[in-house]
Amino acid sequence: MRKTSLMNGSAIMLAAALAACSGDAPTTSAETEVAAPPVETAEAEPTESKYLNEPLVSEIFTADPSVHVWEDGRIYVYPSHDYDAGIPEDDLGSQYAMRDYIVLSMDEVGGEVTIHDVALDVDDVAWAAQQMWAPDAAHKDGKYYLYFPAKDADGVFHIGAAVSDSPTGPFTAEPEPIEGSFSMDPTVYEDTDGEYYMYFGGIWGGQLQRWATGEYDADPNLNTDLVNDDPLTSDDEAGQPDDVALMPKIAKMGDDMVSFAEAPKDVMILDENGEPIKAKDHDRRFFEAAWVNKIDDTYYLSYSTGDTHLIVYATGDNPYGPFTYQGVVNLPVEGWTNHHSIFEHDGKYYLAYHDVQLSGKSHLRNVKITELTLNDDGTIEPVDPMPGE
Ligand code: FUB
Repeated sequence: MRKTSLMNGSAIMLAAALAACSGDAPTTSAETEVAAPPVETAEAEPTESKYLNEPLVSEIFTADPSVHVWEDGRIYVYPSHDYDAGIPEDDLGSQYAMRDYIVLSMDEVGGEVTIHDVALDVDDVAWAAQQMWAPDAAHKDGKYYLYFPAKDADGVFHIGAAVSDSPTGPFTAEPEPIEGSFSMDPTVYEDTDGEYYMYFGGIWGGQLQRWATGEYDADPNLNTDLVNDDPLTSDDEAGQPDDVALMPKIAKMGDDMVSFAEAPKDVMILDENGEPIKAKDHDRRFFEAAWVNKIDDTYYLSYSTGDTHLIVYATGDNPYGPFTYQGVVNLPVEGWTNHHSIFEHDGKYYLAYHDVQLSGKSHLRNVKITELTLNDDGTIEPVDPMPGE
């Protein structure tokens, strides 16, 4: 394990970051420990920075943080590992051309961060060709499982599973994607009764709209969900249709943790009147990045609204839902995507998220962590990641 010298202060951090993050293909080979900047809460004194928090690490670009605290009490971050493949930006996210995963870990929020060795590379996944997008992880009976989306040789997203004896890998991928899986952004939630559920899906580049009939539809006109916004099918005076939004999917995991125990089902997200959220309701409809927590007896489903750049949440009384929309968790960050996880450590809740402070480019992101406030009535206090703007 190699230790880098510790850096203090956001100016030094940013200078080092700009020097270190060249945007080249990932090359990290030795574990590295770096000092994390202090975590500021929503109540913190204003600083010169317009950002609420500083990046966790600056040696590599990291995004889509799925955070878990395993049995050893340590905090493990399973992020996407961004790099610049030189692919032009488009609405399908072709510029997000990631090819491997690297785990970060720390003893406490604000403590030293270890950047571990490569946990899984696309070349070691027989069925995957490209675009290793947002992963998640689970732990059962002494084994650690990494879940990841990737496109196959035909450009179709599926979700893979990989297994390791260590929380940081290396992980050994299953030879085929999880049977019955499609689209992207998997998250595996361990319920309090010991059952595990995968939530997944994402529209536009995430391809969920292509599976509306249960079969993959390669029609190029289905690149986004905006086919639902076609004025020709309009139902209301504003010329907007009343189609129900595409919903995230859920499937109970098999005992082996690398298969589904059931066919995926829709997770319904309802408005305050008990009606399913509409496709045109871009401030509240599901886009990608599902995440589930159980707090007291309530299940919290949080997700990204994509083109309106919010993380929002809905609550329910069981893992399958329905979930009722409640409000905003994270306001827009710098950069197009907003993707998060929520975790508890030492009695406090935290939001892990990303922005593009280090690069200024939407596809070269950096993970951050901030404390999350849960109000006495169970509502979440929205985070403003850019209080200085
Ligand atoms: O990182 C690639 C994709 O960008 C993720 O899968 C989405 O959630 C968005 O953050």
